[in-house]
Amino acid sequence: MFKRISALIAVGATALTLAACGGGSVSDENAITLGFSQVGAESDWRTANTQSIHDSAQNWGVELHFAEGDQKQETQIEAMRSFIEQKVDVIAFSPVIESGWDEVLKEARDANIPVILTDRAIDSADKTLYRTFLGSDFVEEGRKAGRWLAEEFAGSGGPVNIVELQGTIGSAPATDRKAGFQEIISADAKFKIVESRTANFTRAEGKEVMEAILRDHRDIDVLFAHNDDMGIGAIEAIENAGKVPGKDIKIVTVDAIRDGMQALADGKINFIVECSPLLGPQLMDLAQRIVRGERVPARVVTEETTFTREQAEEVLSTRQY
Ligand code: GYE
Repeated sequence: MFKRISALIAVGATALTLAACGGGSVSDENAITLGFSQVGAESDWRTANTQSIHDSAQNWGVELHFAEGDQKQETQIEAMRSFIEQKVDVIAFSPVIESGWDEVLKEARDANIPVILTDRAIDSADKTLYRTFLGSDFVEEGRKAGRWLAEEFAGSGGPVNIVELQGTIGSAPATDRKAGFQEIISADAKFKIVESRTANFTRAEGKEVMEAILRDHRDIDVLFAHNDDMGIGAIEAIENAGKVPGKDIKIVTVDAIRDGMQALADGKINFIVECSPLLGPQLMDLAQRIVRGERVPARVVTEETTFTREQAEEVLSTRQY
């Protein structure tokens, strides 16, 4: 009897937790609990990523405790400490920057809670602090942007003046995309990065920062934005300055969110390197396998492609995010 009552209380408590965090109707008592600490809501990529995690948790019967990070490391660390207190089965998080996670990850390890890095990497030397890292190869994304540029300007004389809008300073995608891009363009001295500033992966800052850059520089040939959102913000600034995006200034971005793909189809962006936010299904699979005691690969790389204008026109209507 007592067992039955406590089982009922447990189910009731689960329902309450789910209601509180907006989760789905998980009724399986054996469902694993996953604490997820998100970066924030800085871009459409992030919105799609958050949606994918919520949907997949529901589909996989995973009880999700989801916390927004507001692009602040302290907020993320606080969320992770509360997941440890709640004794979740697995913690997953997308670290806003690469450094400064060792302490909280040691706390998780001491509490025997496995950790999955999702989307973004950390720079910790101690690889035992997490089980696996699921996400894109950001260096390769930067290289793809660079290779497109090299082809686009093949045979043309220099200099080719490039503006780079970086993502959040210290974040894996900003550091790595910059490095990959640099690696490719440095092979030809005609490519010159005349300005490289952060716009924190947001549209609003993309516009603001590009406005300032356009005031200082007359001859900009190329814009490389570390994500579509900053590129879209910059397009507004470029148009307001009386220039034609995609023609006067060639634009290459990363992500391939719907608005980015629309701008590509419209000829305002010239090339997009895809970065998929649909990590939910793989994350749920990894979390369940880890809880079952299975070995999982230390690195799971997302499969991605690139898009030209014609390719964007073709897939636009079926784009999921
Ligand atoms: O490219 C950007 C987002 O970490 C891959 O973060 C992610 C990046 C993505 O804000 O749009």
